[in-house]
Amino acid sequence: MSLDFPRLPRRDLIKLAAAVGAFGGVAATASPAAAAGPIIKPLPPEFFTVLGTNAEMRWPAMRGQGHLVPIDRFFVRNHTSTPIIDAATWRLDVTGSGLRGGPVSFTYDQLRKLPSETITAAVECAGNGRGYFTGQQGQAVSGTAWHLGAVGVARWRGVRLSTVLRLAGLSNRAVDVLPIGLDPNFVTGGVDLGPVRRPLPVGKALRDVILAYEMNGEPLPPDHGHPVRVIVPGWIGIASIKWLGRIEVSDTPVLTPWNTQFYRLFGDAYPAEGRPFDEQTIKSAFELDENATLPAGRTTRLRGRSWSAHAPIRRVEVSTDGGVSWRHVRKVGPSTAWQRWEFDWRPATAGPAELRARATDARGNTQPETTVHNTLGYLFDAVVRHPVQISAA
Ligand SMILES: Nc1nc2c(c(=O)[nH]1)N[C@H]1C(S)=C(S)[C@@H](COP(=O)(O)O)O[C@H]1N2
Ligand SMILES: [Mo]
Repeated sequence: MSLDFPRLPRRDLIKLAAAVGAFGGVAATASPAAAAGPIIKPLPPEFFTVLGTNAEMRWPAMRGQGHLVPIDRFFVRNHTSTPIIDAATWRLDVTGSGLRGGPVSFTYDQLRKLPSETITAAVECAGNGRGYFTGQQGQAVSGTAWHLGAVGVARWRGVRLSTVLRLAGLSNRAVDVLPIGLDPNFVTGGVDLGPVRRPLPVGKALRDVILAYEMNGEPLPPDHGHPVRVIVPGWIGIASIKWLGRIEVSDTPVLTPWNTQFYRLFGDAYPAEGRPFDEQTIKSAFELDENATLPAGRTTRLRGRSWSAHAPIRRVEVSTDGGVSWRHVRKVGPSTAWQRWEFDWRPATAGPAELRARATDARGNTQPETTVHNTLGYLFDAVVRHPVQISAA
């Protein structure tokens, strides 16, 4: 859980505005260079499974890693492809009916001169775990069949969105804040849906959201939104718009395909128009391949991580006998954004076995046996059955 930001007094904002220079009107936003393929960074098979324009992190790649996911193995979710954007000519335009005055534009250098904030936060796709609706519950869903690797935790440094909005003249009539990406328009089923964009209510926008320009101490890499992306702690990944080019502040509620057509819960359990949602859920993963081979009669240290968008993880239990008995695991390291854990297991006999991990957070949310079905396969939170093979010693 991240802490809410204190508000900067208006007096300090005026000083800040003077320090970074006068803000002009909206300049023409530099257009990104042609994309070089969906993803630019190397995708070695030991770190990633490529799924269309996306790359899922393979969990064994986290074995022996610390709290953060290194950039070289952080998952990538691209609706289209990674654009190359020059920070020197890039502008962030802030526009819309929710501003007191006209549009305001920021350069990269101006943003970097504003007070910075560093947070540890997860980015997780709303569809993370989607593959288990089919694989484990036998239900049809559409979308990328992720296993559990569409999540990563990094240290993000940037400027508070609240600082930028207040410098831009946020009006008290503002309702929604719409960050808009500079990647190519998303076209699906022959329809051009425009640039990737999804609104945030102004309350969330002012609470704990940052515009990040660094990831794990490095300038934001191209695939993760260079030069500047939004980071929305606790919310589904689509809220954290990459390659930010414009923020539209509106005095009326904003609808885009990303909060009407997608990222809603549709299905038998939900109303016909779908149920909107923003927050992530609770999950656990082993830092182990599915069907990994472990030796019988010898102790293996199993490691994993659990995370909840609602509260820190309080306890994690593991079952090695298909859910009959459960043991508490040892928590390791900090609980920010996720909790590492480990436990020692000595399988007695050779043959197939099944591991399960179940987390409970400090508010009492716990992973259920099954997740209620939704047709787009979002928010899978059920306990995942992880098959392993035990080999004769
Ligand atoms: N502009 C833009 N922002 C975007 C996306 C995108 O395709 N374009 N994908 C979103 C989705 S669905 C997710 S899950 C996260 C993934 O962030 P990552 O690729 O840095 O892991 O970015 C979000 N921001
Ligand atoms: Mo996503």
